[in-house]
Amino acid sequence: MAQKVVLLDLMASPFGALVRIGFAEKGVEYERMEEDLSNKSTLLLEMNPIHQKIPVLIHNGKPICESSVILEYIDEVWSGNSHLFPSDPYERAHTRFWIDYIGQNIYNKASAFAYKTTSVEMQEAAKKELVKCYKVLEEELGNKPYFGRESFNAIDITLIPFYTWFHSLEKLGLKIREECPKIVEWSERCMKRETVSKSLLSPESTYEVVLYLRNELLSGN
Ligand code: GS8
Repeated sequence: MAQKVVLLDLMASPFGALVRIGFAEKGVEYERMEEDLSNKSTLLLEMNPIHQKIPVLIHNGKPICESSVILEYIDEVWSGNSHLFPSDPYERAHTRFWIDYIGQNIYNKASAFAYKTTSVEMQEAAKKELVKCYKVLEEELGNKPYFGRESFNAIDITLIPFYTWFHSLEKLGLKIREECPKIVEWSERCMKRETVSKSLLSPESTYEVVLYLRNELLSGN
């Protein structure tokens, strides 16, 4: 049966980006539909009525929501030769643990620092929290080329979309290159993969989005 694969997406979203990287790694062809989150499509509201968020994968008419769930689904459906998740149950649990850690922490803390705080004190606190999380991740990475394994995998896919934020973080006063050099080195290694570099918004465009969101917050919209 011909597969109909649609992704409800937002180019600037790190959650959308990780799904795009998953598809690229597997060589899956799909139709990408860009959402306007200030005016969500009826399709998005129908397909993800609980959270009403992107990304949503619609596979042969059926929705799959939440980026980490989508990534695992992609790995299972388009199994092929390369696997994004390990097959060993313990390693798989370990992978899920770190994906959850990234999902619970990095976006919230990076957005709090970059555009969700109004006072200098709150921004400073968010900055410290974000650095703390990246240092935890740096520790987990150790001296390995990729998280957990020798080869690029689901944990790397989940974290790498935030690389495009590094330029914004530096512009706003977080010296990520000095604070977490190993994470920057790992990011640059991942960025050499076309599946990654072609799936991400540029650092400059990401900064424009950050400034736009910051202005929205400051003007009370
Ligand atoms: C988060 C997705 C999300 O926050 C996942 O898929 O992993 N846990 C989810 N999506 C945002 C865009 S990214 O900034 C979104 O769709 N927001 C719309 C809204 O909050 O109304």
